[in-house]
Amino acid sequence: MAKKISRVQKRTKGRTHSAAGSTAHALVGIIMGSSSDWETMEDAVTTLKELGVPHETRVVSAHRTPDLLFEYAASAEKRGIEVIIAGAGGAAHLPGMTASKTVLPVLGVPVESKALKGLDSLLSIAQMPAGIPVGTLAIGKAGAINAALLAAAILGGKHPRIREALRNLRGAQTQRVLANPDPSDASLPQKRAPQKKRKSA
Ligand code: RP5
Repeated sequence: MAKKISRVQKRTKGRTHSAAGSTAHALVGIIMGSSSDWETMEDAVTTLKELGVPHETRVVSAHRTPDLLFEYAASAEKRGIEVIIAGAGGAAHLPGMTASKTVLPVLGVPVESKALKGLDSLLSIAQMPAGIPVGTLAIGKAGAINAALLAAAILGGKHPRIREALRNLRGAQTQRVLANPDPSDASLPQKRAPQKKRKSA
């Protein structure tokens, strides 16, 4: 049995990224249906890095690798994962199927599809039947960032360090907005590189 679990762990474990100097295991599992989703899901990773939340990343497809999806979702809790972020586009079954195999919170990120601009992804992820919830975020970059922030908020109940990191990030964001109240401020264009003078004809 122990051997079987370790084989499953080997297959399902993504690459773990810990806070600098830490050997902590991943608390957030970020999975995506295709490597083409990385451009969007990278923003979730960047946000978790800013917060110092250990995480792992992995391509797991509901359609192309269904057995891996089941193994990943079923073993995540045992491996110490506390929140799963699942990004997918089009017929986006990954978040819902993942949620069906675990009681961990699953946050779904609808990836913007070429054909329908992500509306298909959004509806596929949001319209879960009662009993199997997926916390559905916005389409694309905003959804990926907010999934990471929401994951940190969930983890913050158990991990005070993460709660404080989130508080600091939110505070810094507020300060940035307050520090730049007027977009037409004359000081803003001056920060751009000076324009070359046109030669007169
Ligand atoms: C979904 O199909 C993936 O999540 C991706 O958003 C979409 C397209 O995948 P590729 O054909 O680019 O691999 O399963």
